[in-house]
Amino acid sequence: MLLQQRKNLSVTESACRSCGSEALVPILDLGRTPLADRLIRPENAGEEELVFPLEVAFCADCTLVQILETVAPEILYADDYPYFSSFSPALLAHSRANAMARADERGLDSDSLVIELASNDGYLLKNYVERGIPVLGIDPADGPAADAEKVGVRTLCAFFTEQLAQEVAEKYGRADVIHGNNVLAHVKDTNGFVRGIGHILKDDGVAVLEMPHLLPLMEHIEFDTIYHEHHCYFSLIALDKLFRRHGLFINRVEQLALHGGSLRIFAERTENVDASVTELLAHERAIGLDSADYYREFAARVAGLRDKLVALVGQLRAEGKRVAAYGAAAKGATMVNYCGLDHTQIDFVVDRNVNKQGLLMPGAKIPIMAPEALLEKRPDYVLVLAWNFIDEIVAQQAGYLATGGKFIVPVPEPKVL
Ligand code: DWN
Repeated sequence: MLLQQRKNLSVTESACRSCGSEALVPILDLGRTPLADRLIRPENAGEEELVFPLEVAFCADCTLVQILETVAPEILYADDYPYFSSFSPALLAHSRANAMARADERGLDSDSLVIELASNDGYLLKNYVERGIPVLGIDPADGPAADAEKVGVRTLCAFFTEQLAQEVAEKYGRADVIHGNNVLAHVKDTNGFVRGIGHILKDDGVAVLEMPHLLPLMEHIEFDTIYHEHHCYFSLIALDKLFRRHGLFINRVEQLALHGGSLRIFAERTENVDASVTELLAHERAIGLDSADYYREFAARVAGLRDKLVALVGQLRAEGKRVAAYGAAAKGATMVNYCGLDHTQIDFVVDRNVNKQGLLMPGAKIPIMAPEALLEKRPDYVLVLAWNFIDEIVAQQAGYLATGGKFIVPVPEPKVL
């Protein structure tokens, strides 16, 4: 039955998600893995988990890097989808600055409309609400959507599709500003999503989208950011081709440190490309992001990182040291499962997200506890799976570090801080 279920719950793509080409060059195979955000209730720990292939390919025609398996969104974003943006003060500050800058740049007021795709718990749109600027959030996860309504963010609990875009434009009007942070990589219909943005964007509007950037992923071996929720891994080259295909022009780009290195692109209906775009495109081409040769060594580099981390944890445990982890992040699931580090080597993982506490990480079945457990249980080492928030976590856990505890950061190579 489970095998049959599995067959109906995912599709292996043979054509590029952006351009439709079948010139897909495999570059990394992370094996059959559980869904990174599908946490396990302890009472279900003995049950077989759904696992799906996690293989990455490069499109030789449009250069998009992408995974080949598409898991049904209803499975990826089940009712108990645990990701809430507001558990990171750094992300909240980053998002507030983004909203305020757009409101000021565009002179937004009570006659404006700001729409966010994947608006989660209202973490970003609430900043516009405070300034009396009308907003509309769109998010398929009912938990975060319910939290958004509590902070005054009107939210449609639905997947954003081209069809929904047309309905939104008719019912709510078109937007002056569209936000979409860490969502473009998540959608099944990449082209339909971008066309949908076109349907809800005013003629003089701007779509401001953030997504992890392929370049730092490759340079810092951030392979753990690869999981089934993320169908695509974007270079600006691939993004530019995707948006131009649908009459939208990336006129400006900002490079952000967030999530291990992200892009913030500004897409508009009229072409007016500035130096930030032409320079980054030239840089990506100079490095070779648009050539299959650039990716040939990546799998070996990932395996090398894994071998070093496994050896380090093994050596510490052989010395009688206790090892825990910080951040039951989706990326953390890829990291521990690809490295084969399960609850027999990692005693527990702490996470501030109360919706995750008391559950087990997928695959590795590492128990998730509140951060206070670090001072209560005093592990000798803590593997920081949410390494993208390392500064915030180090500051927050000064007490634990003061006891002599040590952090291990896994990328770009395993290092004890
Ligand atoms: O695309 C996505 C990225 C942007 O965010 C989503 N698919 C889901 C999510 O991926 P992730 O879970 O790898 O992202 P985070 O936000 O890096 O996960 C951080 C984890 O660490 C969260 O579970 C929250 C937790 N955390 C914590 O316990 N203490 C985070 C901070 C900042 C902290 O201080």
